[in-house]
Amino acid sequence: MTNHARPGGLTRRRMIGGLASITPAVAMAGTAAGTASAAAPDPYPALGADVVKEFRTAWDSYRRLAWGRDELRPVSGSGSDFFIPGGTLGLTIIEALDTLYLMELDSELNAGVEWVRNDLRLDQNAPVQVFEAIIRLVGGLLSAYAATKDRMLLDRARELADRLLPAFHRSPTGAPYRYVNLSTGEVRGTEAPLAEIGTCIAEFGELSRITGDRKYFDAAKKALKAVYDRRSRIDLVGTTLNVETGAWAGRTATLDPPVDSFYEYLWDGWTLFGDHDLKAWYDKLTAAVLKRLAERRAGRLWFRQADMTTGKATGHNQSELTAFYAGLLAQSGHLADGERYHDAWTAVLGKFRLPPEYLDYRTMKAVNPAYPLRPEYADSCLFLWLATGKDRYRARARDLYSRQKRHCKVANGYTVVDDVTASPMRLGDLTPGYWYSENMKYYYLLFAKASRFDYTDNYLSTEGNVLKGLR
Ligand code: DMJ
Repeated sequence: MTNHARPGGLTRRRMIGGLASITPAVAMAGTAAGTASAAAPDPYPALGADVVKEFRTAWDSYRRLAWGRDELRPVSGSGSDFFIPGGTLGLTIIEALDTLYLMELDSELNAGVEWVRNDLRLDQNAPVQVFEAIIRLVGGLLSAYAATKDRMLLDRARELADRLLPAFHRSPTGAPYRYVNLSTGEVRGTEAPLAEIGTCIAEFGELSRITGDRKYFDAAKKALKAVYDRRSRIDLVGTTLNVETGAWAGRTATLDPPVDSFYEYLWDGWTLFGDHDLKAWYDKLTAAVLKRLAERRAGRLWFRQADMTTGKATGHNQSELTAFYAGLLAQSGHLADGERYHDAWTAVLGKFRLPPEYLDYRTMKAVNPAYPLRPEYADSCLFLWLATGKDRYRARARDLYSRQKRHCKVANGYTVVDDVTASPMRLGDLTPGYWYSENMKYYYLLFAKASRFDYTDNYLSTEGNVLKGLR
């Protein structure tokens, strides 16, 4: 959400309400709209400090046990690769940089920047997943550049984007291939999910803005258009597109992965860069989503799966990743639906100790019982708290934070859960990169007063990278 010169009433999903506008929100949280009595001490400053302490413990474990590797395996005390088997792109370091900056952990930030300067190798002769490389690495390098103004970080972001561009430029439709070889530019992966096609305009657009070279923004917009132009007569889009032929490979309309952030970046492209086409596309597709996919059950709002041509329901599952949509709805003029959708996910937490990865919302049973330390519910808490001033959203984040501490904490930090329904809960062995970039950043911004964050004018990407608003 952008809070300056807003195009609409509400700000964009990832832009945080301005300090001027959050002041009443924060004040309300302690009084009429709040839950604490006037005499009760404000728990949030201490919680903010606790978030930094927990982050620091996990970061220290990563430094000790997996420094330079993509991700930490905190249970076995080892590291693993995310993009390239046997090769690293320093994912956790790059994901953590702007969070380290916000938390004022400057010597750790410097160590990370020096790793990028001296050890990050982008010329590897191996394919990488284009979407993940853009949202995590290009976005992470750009937010680190915004934090430090170290030109080297911008140069690395641009170098990586240039190595990824063949995925867009070699595609007959403009929708990117899924994988590109960083060294040779060879592409593969013709059937691409919409999130992978459409989640690049924030990072690529920002790169164009900073460098003055339009080619990044143009490639990203062309990819979004490739999908929009193939919408059905009832304005639904499917799940997967063949990027060479332009034919739909998956015809299920859904907000769940692998589509989710496709919608988010249509809106973000409009609010970040003022592109009117993107707003018109977002509005048309969202109207169809609300008309065809929204389903009210027991007073709760959910979004079903449907055939993109007929609109006929084909499924009633929901992914935890779709919890982000509460914030997106709220910022794009659908606040009441956004709040209702967040209530639905809060009801899930009344039934499970942690939200399962997939749920059948008719039965409220877990379809996939994993909890990969997902950040989407906390993400929406942050946005909704700042947008509405209702303390309930900060309280909800506080609740999830304490559950995460109770169930996911291990000696070397935090790990994913394989089964939230098992007793005792069955743990996995991974701290995903996004935990450093998203979860802990959202909690920190919710609980602490981040002095290095501009609450009046900012932007956080789908990966939580602060591309605007660091000071
Ligand atoms: C993150 O990598 C991003 O938020 C992405 O858009 C989808 N969700 C994962 C974390 O769950």
